[in-house]
Amino acid sequence: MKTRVTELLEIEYPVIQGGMAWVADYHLAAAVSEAGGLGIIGAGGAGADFVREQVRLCRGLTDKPFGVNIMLMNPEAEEIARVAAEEGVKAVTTGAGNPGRYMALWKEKGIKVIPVVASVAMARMMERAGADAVVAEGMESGGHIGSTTTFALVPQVADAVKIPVIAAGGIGDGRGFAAAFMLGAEAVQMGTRFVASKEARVHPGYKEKILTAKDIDSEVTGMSHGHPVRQIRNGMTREYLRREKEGASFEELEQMTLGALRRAVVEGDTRRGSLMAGQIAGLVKQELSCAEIISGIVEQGCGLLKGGV
Ligand code: TUI
Repeated sequence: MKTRVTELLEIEYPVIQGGMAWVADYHLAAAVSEAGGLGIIGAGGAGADFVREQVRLCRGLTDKPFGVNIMLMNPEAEEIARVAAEEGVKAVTTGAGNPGRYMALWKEKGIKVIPVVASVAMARMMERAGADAVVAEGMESGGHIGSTTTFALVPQVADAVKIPVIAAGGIGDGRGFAAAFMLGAEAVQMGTRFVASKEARVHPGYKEKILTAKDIDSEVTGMSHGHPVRQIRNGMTREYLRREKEGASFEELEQMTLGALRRAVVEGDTRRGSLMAGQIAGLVKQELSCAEIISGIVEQGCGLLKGGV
C-alpha cells in the first residue's frame, strides 16, 4: 500500500508505532518494523546513553527502517536529539513540545522529522520549520494529550498543511484506519494496540488492564494545571482527581505521578501506577503479534476504503 508516508519512510504499510515511554523498547520497535510498519524507540525520560544502546540493539534485530521518539520535556532531550542524528535513524518523532531548534541537526543527516502535534497552529509551525510530516494526535490517545478529538483535528490539520498527516488517537482496527484516511490522513500511528502486542515487554498486569478495559475506563488527570494525561482509572487517578478538585498545587500532584508510569509498566502496580492507555483500550481484546495487528488492520482498512463492509 503506497502513500506519501510509506514513500517518505520506505516502509511497506502506512502504520507507525507510538513512542511510548518505558513500553517502546528496541524489541517492540524491531517487531513493528519487521512487520512492515515503522517501529519507534520511545526515549521517554531515559538518558542519552540508554537511547544510543537501544538504537544499536534494534539495528541488531532488523535492517528495516525505524525511528526514535523524543519526549521534549526530558531534561536530556538535547543530547538525545544528537544521538538520533549521530546514529542516523530513519525518522524522529517528537512529543510534548516544539522540536524547532533541533530540526536543522536532523535534516542535515537526512533524518525524516515528524513532530506530534495536537493543534492546527502547531502543525503549521512545524511545516514552516521543515517537518517532513506531522502526527495529528487527538485527545483519545493515552499519555500526555491535547484537547481536540482525532475526528475534529485530523481534517483540520490536513487542510492546513501540505506535508502528509498521520492520524493518532482512538485508532485500533481497520475501521479506525479507514476513517483516518477518509479524514485526510496518509498513515496512522497506534500506541495502545501495540502495548497489548505479544512483543511488548510490559508487565502482564498492565497488559491485562488494557485487554479488559471498557470504553469508559480512562481518566484524564492534570487538566487544571495544563498537563493532561490519559490513563486507566485506578486508586492513583481517583486520589489525584480528588486532590486536584480540592485545589492541590501542581508540585503536590506531581509527587503522586513521579515514577508512576514505570510502576505500571515495569512493576505491574495496577493500583498506584499510571496505566497510560487511550480510549480505544476497550476495543483491544486479544494479544496478537505486531505482524498480525498490522496485516489485520491494513487488510480490513483497505477493504473498507475500496467500498466493502
Ligand atoms: O507526548 C505525547 N504523549 C506522551 S509523552 C509522555 S511522558 C509523560 N510522563 C509522565 C507525565 C507526562 C508525560 C506520555 N505521553 N504525545 C504527543 C503530544 N504532544 N501530545 C500533545 C503534544 C504537544 C503538546 C504541546 C505537542 C506540542 C505542544 O506544544 C507546546 C509548545 O511548546 O508550544
